[in-house]
Amino acid sequence: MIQDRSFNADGSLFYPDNRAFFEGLEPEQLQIPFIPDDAVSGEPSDVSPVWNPEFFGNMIVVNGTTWPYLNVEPRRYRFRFLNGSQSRFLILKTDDGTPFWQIGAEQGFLPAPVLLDELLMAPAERADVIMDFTNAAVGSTITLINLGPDEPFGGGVPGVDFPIADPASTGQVMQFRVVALKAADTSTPPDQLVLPAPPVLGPANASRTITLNELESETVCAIEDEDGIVVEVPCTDPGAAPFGPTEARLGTLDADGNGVPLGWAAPTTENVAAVGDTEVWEIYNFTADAHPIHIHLVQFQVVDRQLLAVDEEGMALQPAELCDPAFPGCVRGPELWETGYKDTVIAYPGEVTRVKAQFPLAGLFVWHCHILEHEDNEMMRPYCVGDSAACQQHNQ
Ligand SMILES: [Cu+2]
Repeated sequence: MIQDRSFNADGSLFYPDNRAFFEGLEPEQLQIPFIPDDAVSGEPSDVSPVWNPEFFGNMIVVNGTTWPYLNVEPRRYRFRFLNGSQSRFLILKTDDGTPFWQIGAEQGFLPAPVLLDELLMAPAERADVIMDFTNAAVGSTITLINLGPDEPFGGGVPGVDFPIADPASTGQVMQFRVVALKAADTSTPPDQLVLPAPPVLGPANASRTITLNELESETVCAIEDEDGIVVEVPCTDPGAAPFGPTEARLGTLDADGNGVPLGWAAPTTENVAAVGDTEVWEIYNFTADAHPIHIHLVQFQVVDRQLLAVDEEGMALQPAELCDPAFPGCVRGPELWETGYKDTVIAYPGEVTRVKAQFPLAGLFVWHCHILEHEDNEMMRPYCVGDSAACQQHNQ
């Protein structure tokens, strides 16, 4: 279980208790009204004094220990990796090029082992992986490193599209120390493994569109003064901009292609008609960042991803004539390591990500972003399967 964490001088966990931390400011440098104070307009502020839209720790821990090591023999090992970070996407590599053979994801085996130099993992994603140290020299060390950035992830190439983690801190995960072989390795080489084929889902009973949205303040505008202090100003002032983000929200899509952000308490909008139904959920990401979307109850398959185009009205699927001929219709299939059953999928900005699932139980469940700072404010929604008392109660 790999997480990024920060510590106080006495070794206790550090977590910010004020919004200024996220802005890179001292609390006295963020001079805006917070809930429950009024903005200059006289309207109540809608900015939380404590919410940090994302949090990035400055050290990496594995199973709760900072920079541990594991003695390994020159043989094959099977690991189950979990990204348990608050907000950080991990991009794992080894410093000597030892690759990863991914054989499974959150909800089962892949159709075949997949050879990877880098393991991309969003918060809550799991990877069932074989690492082969058979040819590693006794006495040598192999370091597991991380390129996943100290900032929100939007997809792309490490070091080109975003700065990589700090090689002196968040860029280091753990060490493997190679010790003498105690018993022969009788396991099957990963490239010869035959994995059980994932069951095939039937045709979908329904397809629904859902959206990822980010909100900014409707009452507080701010500006940075010459001393670097962020101060509230009337929204009509030149240079004034709404303070944000104030919340991340799931929602629906309106007929014009705009997201309709909904809070937790709003009546359910994803109502699967009957137990056993199979549905395709199309996740439109209208934000600037990638979000790991987690749907409770189900095991889903990633169908594909498709580019969106922005116009003044809203967002729509990219016109086919603008698409790369290598990806007709701007559609690309799942990554090879996403071809088994999953319960968490990366929804990239400016794309629609489609997943397909059968819903096996009646009741009230949730789906949410698995960036912890998002799911706790307020990127989580209930959904219904069939007609149940819990759903009726929520929707009263
Ligand atoms: Cu999110």
